Amino acid sequence: MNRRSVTVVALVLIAIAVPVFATSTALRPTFMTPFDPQGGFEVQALVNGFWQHVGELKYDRYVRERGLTLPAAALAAPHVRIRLVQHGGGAAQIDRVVLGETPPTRVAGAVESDAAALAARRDNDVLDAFGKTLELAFPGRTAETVLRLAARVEPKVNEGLPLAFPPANQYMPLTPDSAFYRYRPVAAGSAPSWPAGLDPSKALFAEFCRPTTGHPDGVTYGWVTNDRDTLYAEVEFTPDNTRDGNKDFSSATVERNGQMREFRVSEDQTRWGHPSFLATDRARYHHKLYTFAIPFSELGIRSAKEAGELKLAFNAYGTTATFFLIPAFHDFGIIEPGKTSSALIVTAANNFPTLVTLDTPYFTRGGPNSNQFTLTDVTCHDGLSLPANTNCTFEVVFAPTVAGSAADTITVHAHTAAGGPVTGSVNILGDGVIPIPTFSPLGIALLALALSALGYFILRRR
Ligand SMILES: [Ca+2]
Ligand SMILES: [Ca+2]
Repeated sequence: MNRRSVTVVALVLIAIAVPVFATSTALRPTFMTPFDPQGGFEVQALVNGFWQHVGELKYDRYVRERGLTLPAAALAAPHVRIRLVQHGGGAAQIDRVVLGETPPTRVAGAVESDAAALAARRDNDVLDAFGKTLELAFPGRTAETVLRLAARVEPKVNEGLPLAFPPANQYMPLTPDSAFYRYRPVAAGSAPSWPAGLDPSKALFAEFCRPTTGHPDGVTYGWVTNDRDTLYAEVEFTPDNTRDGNKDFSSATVERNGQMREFRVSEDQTRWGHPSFLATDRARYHHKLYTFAIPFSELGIRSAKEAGELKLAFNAYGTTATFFLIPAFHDFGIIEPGKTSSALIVTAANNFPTLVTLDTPYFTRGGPNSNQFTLTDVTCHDGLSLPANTNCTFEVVFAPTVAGSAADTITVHAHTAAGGPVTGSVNILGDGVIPIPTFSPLGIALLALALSALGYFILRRR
C-alpha cells in the first residue's frame, strides 16, 4: 500500500470513528406538564417473612389506576401483605387500592382512622399518602394476582388560580367594578348552626366548577346569613377533596361604598372563621367547607339594621385551581440549531359559564428569545368565540437558529361577553446545543486502527 492510499484509509477510518451525536449534562430547571409523572409508589410484598421489591407505579396529577402482578409466593400466604412507599411530588392521595376487586382488610400507616374504607372504592374519597409508607393486608390464598392502585401525585409547585365566585371574576383581580353577589342583611336574624341544615335551594350561589388540577368537577355553594352583629357565610368547595393544610383557603370580599375588604380563612387563618373537611349530602366524599363569621363592625357598620345592600365575592383554592392556558410551563429540552423540536400543544380552555372571545391578535410574546419558538394556530385564531366549557389549541415548536438557552412567554388575550379581560400565559424554554464529537467503543477501535496504520507507515518510511 502506498503512502497516499494509507493516508486515505486512515482518514476514512477516523471519519467513521467520529459519530454525529452528543449528550449534555447541563443543569436545567424542570417544569411540569399536566401528564408528566410527578412521583409514584414503590410496591413491596411480604414473601417468606421478607419485604420484597415488586415494582414501581408512576402517577401524574390525575387519579389513574395502575396495576402490578404480585409474586405467587406472596399470594399463597394466609394474608397478602403489601407495602406502598410513596415518593416524589408535592402531595399524593390514594382513591382505591384493591387486589383484583377485593379491598384491603387493614391499612396501617395512614392518618385517617377510616383508611381501609377510604381505599375501598373509587369515589373521590381519598387517603393522604404523601411521603408515607402504608402497609396493607388482603385476604390470602387467592386466585387474584393483580394489585390495582388508583392514585394521584401532585406537582411540587402548585400553579393556577383560585376559583372565583362569581365566575365572571375568574383570572382577574377584584375591583369595585367586578361582578358581585348581592345580600341585604335582615334586621332580626339569628346565628346559623352550619354546616347542619345547609339547603342548596337557599344558597346565595351554586356554581359548577371544572378544576384543571386533577381534582373532581363539582358545584361550589355559598350561603350567607346574619344576626344583629355578624355576617355569616359558608362556602362549600366540593371540588377540593384533598386536605392540604394551609395551602387550602377561601376568602370572602365585601364591597361597600367603593371600599373592599377581604377576609381569608385557612387551617392557620381562623380569625374570620374555620375550615372543615367532611362528606355532605351535596358531595359524599370528604371535601372542604369554609365557615365565615365577620363582625359588621369590621365593615364600619354598627348593626345589621343599617347595613343596606352588601356586595359579596368569594374565592377558593385547594390546591384545586383553574388555568386558562394549559400547560403553564414547558421545557423543550436540547435541540440542535437548525432542527425543530416536536410540537407542544397548548390549550386555551374556557371554564367560564359564559362566552369568551379571543382578542385580535389573540397572543403576545414576552421574549426574550421569541424568534427561536414558532407558534402555529390549530383551532385557535384571532376573534374566535369559545362557548362555555369549550377550548381551542395552538402548537409551539422550538427551532433554535443559534446555540444557547432560549426562553419566551406566550400570553393569550381574550375577553368575556361583559368585556372583562381574560389572560393566560405559558412559559417555554429550550436549549440550542451544537453536537460535541464523542467516540463510541467501535469509534475508539477504528481510531486506534487508523492511528496504528499511520504509525506503521511513518516507521516504514524511515
Ligand atoms: Ca376512595
Ligand atoms: Ca385541598
